[in-house]
Amino acid sequence: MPARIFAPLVLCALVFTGCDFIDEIQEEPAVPVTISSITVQDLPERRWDNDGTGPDLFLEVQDPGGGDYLQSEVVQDVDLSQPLTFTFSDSFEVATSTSRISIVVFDDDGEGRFTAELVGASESFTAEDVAAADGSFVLESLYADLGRVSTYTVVK
Ligand SMILES: [Ca+2]
Ligand SMILES: [Ca+2]
Repeated sequence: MPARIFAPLVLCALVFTGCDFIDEIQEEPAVPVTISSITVQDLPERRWDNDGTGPDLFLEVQDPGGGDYLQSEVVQDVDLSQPLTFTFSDSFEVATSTSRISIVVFDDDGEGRFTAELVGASESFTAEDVAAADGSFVLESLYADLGRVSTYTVVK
């Protein structure tokens, strides 16, 4: 087939494929996720605050790019030897049922997220995992800290 006939066919195929692809993304409904609480336990015990008090913790439920779906209030001077529960009243939406979600805990040093110290992060999970869970499920920390593995108990 002469190239000048073939080229428009390729162009059409690309155009139509592109259009279908965009339509599929736009038509994919967002998936709502409801998490009522997250309990963190065995976070790394370090001297998080210079004044000798416990860390001032807040938690984010994040997408893989570090954007937050949910952010908790700050809990001042946490005793890391005890479990700490954050509760949430808002649900959130993810793009697909297999979008990766993770939990990240920060020590607030007074100026919010940008100066906060990273205290811990969970392995990731998905909306499917939440849907399949029988009431709650437990995630472990992404990395062990001095052999200590933190846990994140997610309650639907
Ligand atoms: Ca600190
Ligand atoms: Ca403190």
